[in-house]
Formats: sequence, C-alpha cells, structure tokens
Amino acid sequence: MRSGYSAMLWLIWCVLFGSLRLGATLSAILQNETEFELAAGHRQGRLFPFYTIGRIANVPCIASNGLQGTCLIRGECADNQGIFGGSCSTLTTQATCCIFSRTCGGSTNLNSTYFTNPGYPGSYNDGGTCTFTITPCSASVCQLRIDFRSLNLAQPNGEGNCLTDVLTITGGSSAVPQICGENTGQHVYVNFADLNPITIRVSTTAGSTVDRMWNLQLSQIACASQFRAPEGCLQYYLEPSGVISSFNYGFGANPNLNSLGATGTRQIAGQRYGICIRAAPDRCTITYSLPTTDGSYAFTVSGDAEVLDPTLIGMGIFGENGDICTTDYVVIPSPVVTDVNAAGAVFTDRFCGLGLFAVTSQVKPFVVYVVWDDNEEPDVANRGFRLAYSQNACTLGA
Ligand SMILES: [Ca+2]
Repeated sequence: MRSGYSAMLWLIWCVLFGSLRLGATLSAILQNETEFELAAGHRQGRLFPFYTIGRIANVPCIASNGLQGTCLIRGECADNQGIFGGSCSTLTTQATCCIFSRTCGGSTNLNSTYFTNPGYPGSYNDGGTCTFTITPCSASVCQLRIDFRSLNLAQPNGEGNCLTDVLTITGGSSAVPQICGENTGQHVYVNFADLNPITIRVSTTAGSTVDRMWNLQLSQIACASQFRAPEGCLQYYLEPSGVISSFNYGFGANPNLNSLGATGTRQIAGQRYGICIRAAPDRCTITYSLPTTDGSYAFTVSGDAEVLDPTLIGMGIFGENGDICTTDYVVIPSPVVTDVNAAGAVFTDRFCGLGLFAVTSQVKPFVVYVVWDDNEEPDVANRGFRLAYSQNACTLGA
C-alpha cells in the first residue's frame, strides 16, 4: 500500500511535470513553463517540504548519463527504485537527478520514466512478449509522448509487415500503427482515454540476428501544455526547421526479399497517420524538400525503385501526383510547387512515386499525412521518405 508520504510525492511529480515535454533541448523552455505555473500560483506549481533538511524544487534535470531526470532527495529516489544521476541542486548535496528506468512487465504512474529492453544498453536477443503499462498521473494529463531514444527491431518482411518483431501501443483513444525496424529518434503521441492505462508491447522472435534494443522515454503531457499535440497528429515536431521521416526510413535496403524475389521495402504496411509541425511565430508557410544529404531514396514511396539509376531517384520528375496515387502516398494540403521543371503542372495534395519537387503549404497546423496501404507488393526497394522542412516568413508567399 502506498504510504501517505509517497502518495504526496507521486502527486508532486505528476502535477508539477504533467505539463512538460521532456528532453534536453527543451529544458529551458520547460523551466519557463514550470516557473510560469509557479508564478501564477497554479496548484500544479506548489513546492513541498522534503524530509527535514529544507525544500528543493522537483525540477527536471539532466543526469550525468544525459537522460532526463527529476531532482529529488536521494532517499525518495531510492524508495521509488530510481537511479542516482548526479547532483542537481545547489541547496543540498542530498539531492540527485533521479532517473526512473523500467523494463518488461513493469508499470509506472511517474513522469519521466524510461522503458528499456532487458540488459539495456546491451542488446536483447530473446523471443517473447515484453509489456509496459503507463497510467496517467492525474486527470490533468491528456497525452503520452513516447520518444524512441533507441529503437532497433527486426526489419519487416519484404511486403512491409512486422512479422519478426513488432511494437504495438494500445489503450489510448488514438491509434498507433504497427512499428518495427530502425526508428531511433522517432516519437509518437498517444491520447490517454480518461484515466485508463496505455500499454506498450514489444513482441520479438528468438533467433533473429538483429541487435535488438529499445529505450523509450515516456513523458506525460498536460491537457493545457503548449507541448500537447493537436488532434490527428501522431507526431508533433516543435522546432522551426528540421527533418521528418516515415517510420523505418533508413539508409540501407531491407535485406528481406518480397514474395516475388525482388528487393523488399522498408515502408511498414498499413500505416495512416499525421505528422504535424508546430508553426513558429511569424511564419506563414512551410516547405518540404529532399535533404541535401541522402537525397537518393529519400522519397521512394511507390513503384519499382530499381528501374531507375540510383542517382536519379528522388528527382521531382520521377514523382507522381493526384489520382494516380492510390496505394502509398503522402498528403500535403494545398501544395504550391515552384520548381521550373514542374512548370505548367497542376498539383493536387496527393504525392507518390519515386521523387518529389520541393512543396510549400500554408495550411495550419502544418501537417503531412502518411497513407501506406496494407501490402507493399508490387513495389520494389521502397524506403518511404525523409524530408527536410523549413518555415518561411510571411512576406515570402502568404
Ligand atoms: Ca510503397
């Protein structure tokens, strides 16, 4: 049974950080959001006394191993099976940047928790099902953000189905597609369904030679947080510019062949979701383009990528648009294409094929919808997409 004191601490961790999107790059912003709540006298921002040695604020901190933690008195960290991550307070040497790391069969209602494979950071080679359950820590929490700080599972088969390994996320009120392959750096948002738990399940097949590994950072997002993803967004990028990619996009071909004996696909079948990008202040449009590095294969969404010279793959003239895109495609609302090689062409919002001109959109929230049908045949050597995005000042076309 939870002691009264532990229950109070749980409440503090939850409500104080329920509004936070965890991550080192956002620490300063998060600190501001926390301080804003404190300044506003919000109930979520109260400070509580700890032990008898005084007060410390349970602010987010970066542990010596680089992970996001919570600044706690050592005894409280230990009582909750936390890991000491180095000093975090100038007030007392008894404080530590506490890391909560859990593995198969576990559960948490603590914010700032990591779910890892057994033996992490070593690889995991066994088969079976590993589950982890997350319960919202208060009614003011609406979403779970799962950052794939590390996620390496077996590739899908040649048709894009996750047969050897699969990650599934259930229990929320928003859908998450099956995920496998290489997805380090990706993330997903899941809406909590009231106070019901969300379950992450990693099912693996023994005998695979893949260096299977996962370390998933679990952040509970308050309903009122500025880091809450809009409805319909499985992913939500916060930076003004950056890179988006489909799940399991990667720099090598899937080693698995499809049933026709051709090079398989890295695209994961049956995915339909939105990638959203937060509009920066004073920015009116967004432009998606192939990255300057890794241009080859960076837009291989449908068709046979092996019929083209690899140096030609990705060029806009090899892309397709409109009603011809019926199996796998991305939707970019209200597109504007200014490339001279596309002069005279009329574009609808549906893009597929083996290349992409730079596309600008002004519809907010900025979003790219991914629509992959349930079977990758007869596509060959598709990898999905990897696109750079940048937001444009309002004077540049809007
Ligand atoms: Ca495809």
